Amino acid sequence: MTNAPAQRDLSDGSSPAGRRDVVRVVFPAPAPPSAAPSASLDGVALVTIHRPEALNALSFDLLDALAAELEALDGNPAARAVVITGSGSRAFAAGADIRELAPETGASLRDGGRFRAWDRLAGIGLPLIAAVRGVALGGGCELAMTCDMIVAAEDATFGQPEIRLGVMPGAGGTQRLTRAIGKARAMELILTGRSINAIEAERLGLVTTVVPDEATVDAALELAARIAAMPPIAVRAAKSAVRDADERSLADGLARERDTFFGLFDTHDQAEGMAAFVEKRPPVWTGR
Ligand code: CO8
Repeated sequence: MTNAPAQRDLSDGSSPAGRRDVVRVVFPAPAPPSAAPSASLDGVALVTIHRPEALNALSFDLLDALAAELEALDGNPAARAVVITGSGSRAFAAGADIRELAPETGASLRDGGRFRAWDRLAGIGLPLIAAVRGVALGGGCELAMTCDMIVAAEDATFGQPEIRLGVMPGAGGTQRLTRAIGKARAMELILTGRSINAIEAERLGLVTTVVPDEATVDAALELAARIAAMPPIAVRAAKSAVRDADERSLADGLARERDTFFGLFDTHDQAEGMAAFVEKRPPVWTGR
């Protein structure tokens, strides 16, 4: 643990786009209350989506800001894992900003390039943990699923209600929900727009764990801290390989896994980790 977490906001109206502080980053993240006062978690960043007046609805500018902040963390060698959460207790994110989406046309969406933020989010190499309180609906559920793990509060609700707006999921929901819970269940949720609570989400395999409401962010930070204590090159390699299971054929995924595994044997952390085991001592990771 280190002291003095640094907080950086997108300042109110200072950017050309006139953004407010819709994405807040604290790095290193604050340690749980049980730790020493003003302690922080080495290598762990806490990113908060902050549009509470709209249940953290994901405007295009917010998504661009989120992608930019995550890319900055991804390029920071001191960052090892990121927790993403929503401001307040009512929502992780209630979806895309419906007011902003309503006047769009197929052509304006196709030509506008505003969905590129989703590709940037999917390209982040650091482990991402969604800490979900309240609703994660539509684009909010898709954002949680773009993360690598979901820590859900007992009060969390997940769903893809787009069908009720005359559309369908457009930021990965049809693919990621289906891979997470299977075709038959994903079909029912996507074609009816039904939401599920945290317990059902856990039973279906959508979330990593369910915790008491107030403990959600701390539980996600604690999980992130455990990952941050692991050798960083191997963590990124393993994340990438696990994602291949969703994104590639089995043969292709297995081949890439083997290549990546072999590559880790050229790292200092591999030599250190195995030497430490043999010498019966804790390893010291250097990220090389
Ligand atoms: N967009 C914009 N504003 C929203 C959204 C949203 N998705 N959700 C809530 N808000 C606003 C409300 O308009 C309201 O604002 P105001 O006070 O100014 O009227 C405020 O947040 C509070 O909301 P409610 O009064 O509705 O709160 P309730 O507790 O009564 O209801 C619900 C909570 C059930 C979550 C309700 O707000 C709701 O149904 N929200 C919409 C959920 C939804 O349909 N989400 C899917 C949106 S479409 C989508 O995500 C497509 C993704 C495609 C890709 C992403 C591209 C960017």
